Amino acid sequence: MRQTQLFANTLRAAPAEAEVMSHRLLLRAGFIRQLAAGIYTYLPLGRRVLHHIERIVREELDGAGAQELLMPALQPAELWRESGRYEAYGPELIRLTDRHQREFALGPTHEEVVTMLVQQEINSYRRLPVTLYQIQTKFRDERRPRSGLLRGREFLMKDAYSFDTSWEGLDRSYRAMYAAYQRIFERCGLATRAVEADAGAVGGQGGTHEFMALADIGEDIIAVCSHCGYAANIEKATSREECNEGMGHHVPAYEKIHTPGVRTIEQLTQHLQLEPSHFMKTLIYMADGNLVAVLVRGDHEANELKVKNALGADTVALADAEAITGVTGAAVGFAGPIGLTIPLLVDDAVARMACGVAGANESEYHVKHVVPGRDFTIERVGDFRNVKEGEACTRCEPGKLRLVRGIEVGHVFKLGTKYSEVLGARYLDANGREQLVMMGCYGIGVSRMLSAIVEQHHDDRGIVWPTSIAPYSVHLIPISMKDETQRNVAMTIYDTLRRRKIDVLLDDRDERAGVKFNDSDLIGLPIRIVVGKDAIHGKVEYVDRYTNDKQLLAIDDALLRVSASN
Ligand code: 9G3
Repeated sequence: MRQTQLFANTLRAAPAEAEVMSHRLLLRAGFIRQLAAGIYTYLPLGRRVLHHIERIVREELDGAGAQELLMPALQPAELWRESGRYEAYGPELIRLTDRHQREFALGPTHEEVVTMLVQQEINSYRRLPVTLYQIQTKFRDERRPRSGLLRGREFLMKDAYSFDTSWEGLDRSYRAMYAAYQRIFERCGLATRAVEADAGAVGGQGGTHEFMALADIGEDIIAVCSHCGYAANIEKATSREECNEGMGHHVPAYEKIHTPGVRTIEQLTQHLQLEPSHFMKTLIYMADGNLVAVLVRGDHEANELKVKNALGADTVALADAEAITGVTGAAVGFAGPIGLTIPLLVDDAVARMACGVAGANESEYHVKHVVPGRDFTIERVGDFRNVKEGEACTRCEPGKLRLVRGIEVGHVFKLGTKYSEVLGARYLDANGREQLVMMGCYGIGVSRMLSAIVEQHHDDRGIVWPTSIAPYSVHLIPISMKDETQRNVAMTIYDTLRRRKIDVLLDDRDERAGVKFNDSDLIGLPIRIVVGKDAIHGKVEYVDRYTNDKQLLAIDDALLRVSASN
């Protein structure tokens, strides 16, 4: 490809709203352009990378025995009503009506569509198991699209669905997809970690894992054990709390203390000169319209998802100031467990405290010497908090938990019969009895991978594409196309590489060398061949973009090096 013809230019600077590096670099290097918030055009360079990622996904999915199909983005609302999800997803589900006023949704995922397809096509156990997949555009009206392709409103997903006749069968399909995911991410140069995750609204009766691309700008926090293989999304991660102070037997009766204007744990520690771990934080939540109090230790954070799962609630959120004052009789910041009339969820670590300081449910007052179980009843004890860095691993003896950030690039679920039940996907088993198909579903954010790879593969000069997915393998740069020798040598190399089916981008622009090198660093092709003044002696400069190692080589040796690295 000649760069004078390549559509889209590099930009000197990225727009201010582009914050994360991958967003800035993909814009500046000419890989994507924004059409609207969360909606992007993949320019030729970007489309070529997507093509390579898709190729690798197809090779691994086909290799795992899955079959590719392509389902519509336009999905009849009736399907979503039948599965009970039409209302559940609120404004994130993009709805529209056709010219006959019939209602449709733009597909955010395809459980309903694929289950109906299988329900119509398969009625015998002989036709199972089957795993179907597609690489297709999804629509989700994110409230706040951001970080370029990392959180878009129209994006490319590989979504796969497995159909089996038993839990064992589902387990086999799940493991096959899990292993295929590991190979896909490895081949694309993406360092990922599979973590135990929460099944969320998708539900399903089995396990679920997320594949996290390790990156500091990742929205997800994962806990990883330093010793064994335990890794879990913080939403779900547990730890082994060591300290256990036991019941406080000789603790004097609790007493109020005047704490004017002291509302936060930080202010309390200052005021009372006590460690945060001596306090009990009382958080008031609204869960499906009912008020609930959650007690966690002062040095811990409440975990909303664990509270939600414990209550089996659909929505859980911190109550507003008015509700808090209404139920505690005090201003915000003085809530406590004593005298509360709403259900109390007590975190394990609080239940084990000998005594502590809590809000007095009276403005400007706290209470000290509060003993859980003595001064307030403990109806529900459980794990309602986030694990912390350095806590002991629950799965092994010596391990400590580290917290790292990640970008979710894959998610695999064991659905069981959740969709086959509501949509009636049944088959006749060997005894002629009707059974529900056992389903799994498996997603990879293909366009999100593009950004995640750039997050993991860039330096201060630009992108550094892994060879397997680079838009071109070689950046061939004559210093001057006006110089006949350089032009002839460059065209000889160009023609040879193309004859050898090696993707090469020829920078034939009439630009200064500095501009060419800066653009080449930005675009980030793995190999650069510079044709300069040494061309007269039949030598060219071979540059490795990753190591920035430069070597003056005879033309044939340079060509050999290129072939060897592809
Ligand atoms: C919706 C909307 C957004 C959604 C969903 C439905 C996420 C929804 C979860 C999944 C589960 C798996 C198959 C591939 C792997 C992930 N966001 N999910 O179901 F209507 Cl608006 O998509 N689907």
